[in-house]
Amino acid sequence: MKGISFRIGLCSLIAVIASANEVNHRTSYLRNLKKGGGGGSGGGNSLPDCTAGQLSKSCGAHKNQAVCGTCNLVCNGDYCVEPVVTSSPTASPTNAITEAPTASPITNAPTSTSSPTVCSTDSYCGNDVATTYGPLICDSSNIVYKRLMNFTYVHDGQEYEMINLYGPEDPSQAAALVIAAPHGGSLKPNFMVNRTEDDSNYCPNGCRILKDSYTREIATKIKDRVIANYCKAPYLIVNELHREKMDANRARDEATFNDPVGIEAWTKFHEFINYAQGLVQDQFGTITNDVGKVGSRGLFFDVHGYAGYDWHVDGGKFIQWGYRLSKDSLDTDPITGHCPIDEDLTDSSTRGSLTHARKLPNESLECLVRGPKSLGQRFNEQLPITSDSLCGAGLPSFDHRDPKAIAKDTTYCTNDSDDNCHYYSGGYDVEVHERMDWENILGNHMNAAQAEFPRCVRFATSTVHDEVANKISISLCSFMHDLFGPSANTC
Ligand SMILES: *[C@@H]1O[C@H](CO)[C@@H](O)[C@H](O)[C@H]1NC(C)=O
Ligand SMILES: *[C@@H]1O[C@H](CO)[C@@H](O)[C@H](O)[C@H]1NC(C)=O
Ligand SMILES: *[C@@H]1O[C@H](CO)[C@@H](O)[C@H](O)[C@H]1NC(C)=O
Ligand SMILES: CC(=O)N[C@H]1CO[C@H](CO)[C@@H](O)[C@@H]1O
Repeated sequence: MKGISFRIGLCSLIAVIASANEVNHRTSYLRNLKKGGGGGSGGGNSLPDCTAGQLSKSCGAHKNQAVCGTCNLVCNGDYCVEPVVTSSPTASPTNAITEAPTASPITNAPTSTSSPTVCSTDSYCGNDVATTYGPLICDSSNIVYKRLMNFTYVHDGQEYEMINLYGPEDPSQAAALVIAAPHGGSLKPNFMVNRTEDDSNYCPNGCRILKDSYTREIATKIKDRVIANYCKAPYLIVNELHREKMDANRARDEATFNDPVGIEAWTKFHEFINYAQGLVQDQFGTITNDVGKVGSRGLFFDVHGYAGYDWHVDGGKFIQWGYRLSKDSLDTDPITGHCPIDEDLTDSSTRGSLTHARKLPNESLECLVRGPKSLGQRFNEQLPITSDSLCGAGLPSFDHRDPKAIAKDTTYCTNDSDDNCHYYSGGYDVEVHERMDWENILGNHMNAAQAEFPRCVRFATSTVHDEVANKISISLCSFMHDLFGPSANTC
């Protein structure tokens, strides 16, 4: 393979350069392309030719920036030209996978002659190697896990436990992980205001008052599995109040309808998250990224659920991963889209979460969000979780990159309209707790992500909850292990 002249357009080589580690990703990507999952200006299979001399824009780049998009050519002024490659373009990646994935033998390398024009994620992130940091053989029996803080309100002599923070008694036994469950509570004290869906003061655009069933249980099981697998304990913050009483994932007025007890509970919820993040920062320290921002070595993870009836009669099947990137930000269309997502972001931009990680050496928002090393793809690599192979697939992920394109695909969305099939991009918690000064959204960064679990996970058996929690724990810990390095001991 090394004998092939790399002076010919790299487009025709896109498949040949795939290494063993990438084959899984590559094949699933091609599978998506065949399904027409990506859209693109050419439509269907009539992908624009990828030849030197084209305008960079028509070759897949947008805003005439210095990339030739998916063509794998390089930009020379406004034109795409073939790169001069002096050595093999892909150093074969070190196979750092500690837990062998199910090997898929390279039986026939795809021999596509046209390159994908959907998104350059493939050329941008395709060579990334996601290390799986598998469960350790360790003894967690010496970890004392307990309630560290609570907000318990007493009314007419009766105690109402509203907010709880759990964690290891000894902070040196912590994982660098703070998990929150804002919408799984069921407590409805009748002395608190009833939030409604259509209050003109607090929610002119509508409020949500349904609980995300089983998210409290799933968040607890994720915590349990991190402890069992890695013998390090995450912090867990639970809102025990039903969403009809307080919505912890909204700004204060909408969250509480200005109920005084609701305000106290809401404030405690966020203070407990912040307190746990401070404990993580004390334990794991900080790291300064390439643009001089200081961030805690750690991850904040917000657990949600969605019904997904707009996607499918039985409910959408995807785990929707949220980084505060809208479906427009995740659009991979060559003309209207953003791929790589980083492309339009200035150094000071705070669009999306993972604001710190994206500027660590050799990282990018594109690959952190939907490359092989993304949380969504790390979970995908552990599918299936049930007999339904789609249940739990990540959106976005390396396999399923573009919520808009997926929503237009009748395979996934019953109603062929991206306005109809809703993608949840992340809420208030992820926004404010990306910063250690959460009230002003200032200070040190901590990377944040949320996951919306589908009904096929939430309303499944306890055994499925255990399996999902186990695989999420591996995804989260492997993500941090790659991001911060093995010596950071984040899990
Ligand atoms: C809230 O709604 C319940 C019925 O769902 C009702 O019993 C209760 O009185 C209401 N509370 C307030 C403060 O309006
Ligand atoms: C970034 O990637 C380059 C090329 O693979 C490598 O030589 C370098 O060590 C990496 N830097 C870090 C900080 O990982
Ligand atoms: C499909 O979604 C569109 C946009 O939300 C809506 O106007 C239309 O009524 C839906 N059609 C069906 C059959 O549900
Ligand atoms: C039920 C429970 O654990 N309540 C505790 C909550 O925290 C206060 C102190 O803030 C304790 O006094 C309660 O016992």
